[in-house]
Amino acid sequence: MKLFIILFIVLGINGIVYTDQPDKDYYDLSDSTEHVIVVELLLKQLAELSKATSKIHTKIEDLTIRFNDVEKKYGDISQQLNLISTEFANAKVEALTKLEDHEQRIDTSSKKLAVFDGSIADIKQVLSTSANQVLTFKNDISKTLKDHNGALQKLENDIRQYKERQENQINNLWENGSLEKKSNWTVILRREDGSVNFNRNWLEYKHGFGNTNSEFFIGMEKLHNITSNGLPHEMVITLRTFDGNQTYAKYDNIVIGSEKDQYELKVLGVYSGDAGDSLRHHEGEKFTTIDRDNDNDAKRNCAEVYKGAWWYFQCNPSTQLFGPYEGHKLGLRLRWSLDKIHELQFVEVKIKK
Ligand SMILES: [Ca+2]
Repeated sequence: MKLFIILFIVLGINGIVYTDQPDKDYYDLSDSTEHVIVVELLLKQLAELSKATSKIHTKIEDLTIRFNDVEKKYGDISQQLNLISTEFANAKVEALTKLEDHEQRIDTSSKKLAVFDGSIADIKQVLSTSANQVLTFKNDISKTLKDHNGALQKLENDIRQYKERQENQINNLWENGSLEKKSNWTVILRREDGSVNFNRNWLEYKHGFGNTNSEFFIGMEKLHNITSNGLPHEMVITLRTFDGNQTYAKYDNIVIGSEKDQYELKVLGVYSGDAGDSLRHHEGEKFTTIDRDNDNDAKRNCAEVYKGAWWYFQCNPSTQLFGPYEGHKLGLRLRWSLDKIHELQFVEVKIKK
């Protein structure tokens, strides 16, 4: 091909030479110089043509390489496209399968939900019925409780009135001196609910105070008169804690001195019982109130320290039955024996005349 192109060009050039010499039938040998020049020119053009041809050939080879490269890339891309198409087709199938599965599940769930809705409605109905029944029951209970409370209140009133009548009768018997014939025991002190203040002065402890229906103290003067006739007088102290533990202390004799003796706890007989002999610590001591200091503490009035009158030796009583009624509070309080009973809910002291 390359050779053909070169031959064609050479002939073409010769034709041009012939065209430039139209009147000559053949070459004039005498004019050889001109021919040489033409040949040299042709050779020169041929060399340039060969060079250009070589460049073209190089470019063609380069283009061929690039074309092959592009063709290879195209092949790779085609292969990738095929892979992607395959994967896409597979994914589509898988997605469709899942979609069908989901649709089936949704359908199943919808059916279950419908059943569940029905159950909820049933439960609501049952709850509503139960709530009504509970309300009715509550109303019935409330009415019954109200009735019972009324009955209980009436019963408590009856008991209180009966108790008051009994107390009045005992008081009357005590006042007219016939009590001894009816009962040998006389209550001289009761603590049970804190309704009466026991932090009182000398005069009040002398004559007594409080309410015989609940809390009271009979008074030191009466106590002195009862216990100072030369005969033994038993004394029983009943104690009960807030948790219901009941104990007692019994002394086979007690003597309270006169006011002149500062109502001294003169004699305390033999102890028996299960509450402990805690009063023994105070035997022989004079009585101290907030306004009369007969204790042995030189600096303080123990009745002020312990907020209640008592037969104090010093300000360290082992028992204190005239102290503040403060329930379960710690500190100053109604007490018997620091070691055994701390928080007294109920105290009753009686003596046998
Ligand atoms: Ca003192």
